[in-house]
Amino acid sequence: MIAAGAETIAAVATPPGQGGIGIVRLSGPDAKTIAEGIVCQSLKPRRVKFAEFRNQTGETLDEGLVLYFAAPRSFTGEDVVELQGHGGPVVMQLLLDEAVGRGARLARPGEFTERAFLNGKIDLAQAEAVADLISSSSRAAARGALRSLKGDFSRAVFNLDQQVLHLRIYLEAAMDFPEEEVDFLSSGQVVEKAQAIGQGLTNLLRESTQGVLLNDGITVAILGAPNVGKSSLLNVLSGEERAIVTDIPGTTRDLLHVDLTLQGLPVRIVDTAGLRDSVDPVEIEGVRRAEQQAVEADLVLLVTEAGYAKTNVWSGSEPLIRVANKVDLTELEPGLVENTDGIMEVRISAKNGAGIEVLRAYILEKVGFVSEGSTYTARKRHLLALDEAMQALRRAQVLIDENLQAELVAEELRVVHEALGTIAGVVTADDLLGEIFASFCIGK
Ligand SMILES: Nc1nc2c(ncn2[C@@H]2O[C@H](COP(=O)(O)OP(=O)(O)OP(=O)(O)O)[C@@H](O)[C@H]2O)c(=O)[nH]1
Ligand SMILES: [Mg+2]
Repeated sequence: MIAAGAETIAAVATPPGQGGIGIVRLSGPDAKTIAEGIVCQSLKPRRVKFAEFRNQTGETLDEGLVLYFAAPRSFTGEDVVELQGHGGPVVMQLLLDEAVGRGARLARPGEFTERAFLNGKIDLAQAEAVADLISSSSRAAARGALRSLKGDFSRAVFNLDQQVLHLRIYLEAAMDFPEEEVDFLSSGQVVEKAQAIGQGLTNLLRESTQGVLLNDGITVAILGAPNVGKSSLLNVLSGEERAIVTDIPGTTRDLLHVDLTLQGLPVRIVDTAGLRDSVDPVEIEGVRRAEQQAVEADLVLLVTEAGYAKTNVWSGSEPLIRVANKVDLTELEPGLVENTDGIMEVRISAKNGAGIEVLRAYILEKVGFVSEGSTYTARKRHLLALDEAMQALRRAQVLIDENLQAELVAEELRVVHEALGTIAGVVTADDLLGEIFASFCIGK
């Protein structure tokens, strides 16, 4: 592991603004000396002390608690000191300036966590989980982030990693006895081991997909002809009268969004202008934005009026849910049904709420979200790595089936291994590290 550096870093670790308590955190070789200078007393590890915080001329800046964690038993693995003062922006800035004046340097975003990673306190997936926990927007997302932070995700990856390693070792042995190589491959052992790895990868991919959904949330665009009830649908889904609803076609022009959670999944619903040909430049722009939003969304709700012949206003691709609104004006039953064209549609009434629960559930189903069961926090990066591992494993399995050379199989398994290694950060490019930690807040 690379040493994290000899510099001592400092940052305000609490959010900006006013609060009961504000914390300046220091990490690095001089953290203790700098803090002892400020509090004018010596510090003992894991002891809390009450102290006055003073500047170099002896003027008191604030008073509060000081905590010292000696390396390596700290978050970063270095000497860490927390100065807990009063949570006002001016006081915090004074304290921070004082720390800098005594030799610390301002921390970059995520630098404390980066040091924890570089010092081997946590792996990369856990470091990412720190940021995910802080930014989680639902209980389920927070729960997933905490599981990853505690290392559950990393352990599952490591477990697979070990299985791949064993298989590689087994194959290396096979290569040492070339005359028996074919028997090795066809012995069933290799096939079984590869299958077990495949199963493990499938499980991990499934759970991680849930994690990415929970972390990133989804965007759902409501699309359709004018006056079909798109804005009414936004309102009923959000439980508030957010969008203007009138019986005049072309009411909505701008995009309007509402953020909500469905069974813990963060969902952004976007209402759009009704799609039609127009000569009004404002409406033309509204339609352009609507279509662009539909392309960017994770899911489109294509709204029509129940019982009317459907005009094809949008020919975009899946995932898409057909919603037939105003079912209250017809004899039709609300709910999920196969329409006369053999296509599934959800019949609802944005007016009286009929079918809305079914629609909510169907949205979750369409994006592949299962609310039960525990999941991890995960990022697209993890999915890509798992996917790469899966593809290499599939290639290896084909080679095994065809009884080809063990070398070729071993080479594919090496790819599986490396792909898994990127998740924990065992093999990681520096620029990726920079990217990951730059997305943190300062002081973490
Ligand atoms: N009976 C009935 N009327 C509805 C329903 N949903 C919407 N409406 C009415 O249909 C009209 C249009 O509703 P909006 O929600 O403004 O429709 P829109 O698709 O957003 O229209 P534009 O913004 O013009 O594209 C309003 O008069 C609504 O009250 C429904 O489920 N049943
Ligand atoms: Mg509207």
